[in-house]
Amino acid sequence: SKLYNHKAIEARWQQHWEEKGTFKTPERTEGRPKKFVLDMFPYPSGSGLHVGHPEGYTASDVMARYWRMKGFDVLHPMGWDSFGLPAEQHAILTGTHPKVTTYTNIDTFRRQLKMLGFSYDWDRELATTDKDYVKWTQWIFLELFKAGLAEQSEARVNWCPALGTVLANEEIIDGKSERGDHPVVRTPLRQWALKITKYADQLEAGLEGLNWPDGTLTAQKQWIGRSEGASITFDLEGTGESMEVFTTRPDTLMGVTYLVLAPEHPLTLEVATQERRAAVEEYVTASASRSDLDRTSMGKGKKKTGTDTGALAVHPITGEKVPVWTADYVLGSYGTGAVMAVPAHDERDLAFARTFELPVRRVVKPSGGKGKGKGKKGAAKEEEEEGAGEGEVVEAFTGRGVAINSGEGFDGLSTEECAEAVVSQLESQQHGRKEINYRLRDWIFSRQRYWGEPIPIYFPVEMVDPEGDPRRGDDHKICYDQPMPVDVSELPLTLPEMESFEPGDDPQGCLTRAPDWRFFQRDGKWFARETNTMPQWAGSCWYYLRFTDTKNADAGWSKKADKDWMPVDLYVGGQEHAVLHLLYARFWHKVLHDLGHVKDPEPFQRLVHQGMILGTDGEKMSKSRGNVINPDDIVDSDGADALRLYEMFMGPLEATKPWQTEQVAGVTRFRDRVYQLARRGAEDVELAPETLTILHKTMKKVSEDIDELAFNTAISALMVLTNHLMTFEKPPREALEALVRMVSPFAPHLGEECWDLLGNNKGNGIAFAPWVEWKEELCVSDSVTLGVQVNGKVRTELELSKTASSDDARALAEVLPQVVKFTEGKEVKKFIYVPGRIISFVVK
Ligand code: ANZ
Repeated sequence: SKLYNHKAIEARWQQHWEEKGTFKTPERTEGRPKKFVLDMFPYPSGSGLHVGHPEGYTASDVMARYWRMKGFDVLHPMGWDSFGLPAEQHAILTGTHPKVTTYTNIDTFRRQLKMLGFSYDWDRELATTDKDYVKWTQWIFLELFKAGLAEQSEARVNWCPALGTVLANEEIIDGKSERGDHPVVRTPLRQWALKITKYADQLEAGLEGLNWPDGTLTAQKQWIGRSEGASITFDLEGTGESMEVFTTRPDTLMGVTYLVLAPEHPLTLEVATQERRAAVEEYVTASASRSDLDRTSMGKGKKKTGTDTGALAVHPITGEKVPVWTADYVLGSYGTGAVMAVPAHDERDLAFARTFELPVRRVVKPSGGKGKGKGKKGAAKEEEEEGAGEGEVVEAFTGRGVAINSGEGFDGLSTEECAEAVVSQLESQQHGRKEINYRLRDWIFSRQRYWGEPIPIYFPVEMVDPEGDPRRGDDHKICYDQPMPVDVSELPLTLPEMESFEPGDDPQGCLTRAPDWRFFQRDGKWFARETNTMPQWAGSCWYYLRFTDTKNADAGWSKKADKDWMPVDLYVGGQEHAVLHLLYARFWHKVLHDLGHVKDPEPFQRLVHQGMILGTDGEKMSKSRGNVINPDDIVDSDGADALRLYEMFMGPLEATKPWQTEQVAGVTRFRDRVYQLARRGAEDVELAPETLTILHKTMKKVSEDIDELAFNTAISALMVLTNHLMTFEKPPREALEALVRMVSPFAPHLGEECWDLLGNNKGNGIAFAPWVEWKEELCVSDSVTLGVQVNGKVRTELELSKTASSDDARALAEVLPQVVKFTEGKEVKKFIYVPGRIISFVVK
């Protein structure tokens, strides 16, 4: 009895688009504006799409279709981020080659995306595992290497011998691997690192001017962690040596009561006095196994640990002798790995001073005097008495204020003034300078894995026996200190075929077990390839550039393609990528920019995160919870357009929302009504005033909402217009065609079908029909906002026309989430509608 046969109609239009090449990317035309609309491409996992994926993809597809109709040249591509651990784990378990798993999964993903009617240019599909993609990923690595931005380092890593792999800090619980509970040791391992820290300032500054969510901008800033302060030098008594500290509060210099070196600081063991040496050595060894997180957390019951080195430093201004301690709350990897401790004004220092009975000297008081409520951060609990420098400090006052107990020239200065004054005095004595520090660390860029891009580097091999053959295991030494780039003509450097993919017990990775691949001879000399592979992040750092020029065999992309399509105008994807992926991609882009390969300093102009779609139970969808909704099922029962409409109608795009299958019926009804209207056929008449107003207001609202990606309210407005047109036996053509155009980005199969029914389907169909235009003067408001009651309680609001019919009001109100929530499973006994006044449901 279904009027609208979604299966037949959707299949028909999908085939039509494919045959006609409707969504092939156009050649850029002089004078026409462009939009590059990009999705964060998926990792093709074994479980296929779930309903969370199409949310972002539908949003970007609506925008791509909308902009095509508005006359933009549009690039809207899709591909696969296909290196990664799951395929490798699967290979380890089953012996199936990761390549096989990956490309099978890709076939599933492609089929599912095609079934949803997205307007991708499938000719531009790519996978990061494709040979001709890997080639250019490796080429970019070599560009980084040649620019001095890829270096080897001995990084201390968490090596798990049982798992044969390096673990991230997050993967370790109480010194054991989260997976399998195996012991983990901190050990130095040769690694590749990309020098992202050289770009810290540019990465921070570049955020200015991007149209990104505030939360993501903040997350990036925090990750980069720019910190302004000073570096101060303390001479070490009787050694001729000195130590440098980084501080954000040079104004507190007079409050320093001791100094701290990180245990791993090179000076720690060196400066320890004879008597303290054994204790210091013991402490340094003990702290070597603790993670940074563990060392710096302020959790309850966590006692600060440390020990006196016995050394004394000279205060650069007072000349006072200050003891030098070592303690692991100071990290070797941040700043200079040493601090000047000011317990009165720093919580960690205060906790430490309390533990070891070190003096506390107050040198800042809150400005604004006593009890003015300004003294947050503990000031209120302090004695207010000036001069009581050594008074009992209960809580560190970490705020800004006025200098006290700091001597002439400093007392009475504000924190900012005092900092300036201290730094300038230190500068004149050559004991300090202004300094900016970043929390950002260099990016460890190697994995001891199989399923990743081989790093295109090799090293000379010294044979003990000149006749020996390293492939047979004859004694040799690999000269890791002489890395050599693979010649570009030899790219891509592909992975060797292997039988087993386990990491194994060589920390240099499982590729060490492919000696025929690893070792090669040139001019009678032996060389060894790098056996580490790139991390999964690599491929997603530049895929958007490849999309501009996927078929290019001579370069990753051409200058023209970059000029034609970059930057990305709209990037849609999950918030989980707010920091790393976006930061890494921005970093590569900036390097490519500096090397003259791309014209823009930033790759992604506007960024939008879709919210998460939760299971019906309000929990995150996951296999283990058994609450995963499969889009195949929804498409089968209700159709792709219904799924698309529902996901865009559920609520604001950015919001987290629970899936509610029963609400799909609401949008299906809407879709069916639009179709019915088109079946009735259009009447060529002038619009009556009421219809004219509704139409122009809808065109304005829908256009403005789409510009803001406010799709749920755009669809509501389309529902109102639809209900209005349902009152006509034959709706007026102008209004009906406008409705169909506006519906089509959301429900493109429906759009094409109706456009066809209305006799318009010439040329490229509705996909390229011009977008609607409204006249401001015809949008005069006739709408009101009414409270919607359920059993006498106002639950939500609805904006609708003053002249809306009772049926319209009910249809619009009953699908509102707040109404559904309170009427669900109940019977509506009575519906009351007083135009312009009230909407009310009585349920039992
Ligand atoms: C003296 C001082 C006095 C500090 C005061 C703070 C308050 P951010 O903002 O994160 O950059 N610090 C410096 N290097 C450190 C390291 N390697 N490990 C642990 N702590 C370190 O913080 C900089 C502040 O953190 C520095 O300023 C230093 O303590 C500490 F009233 O110096 B401060």
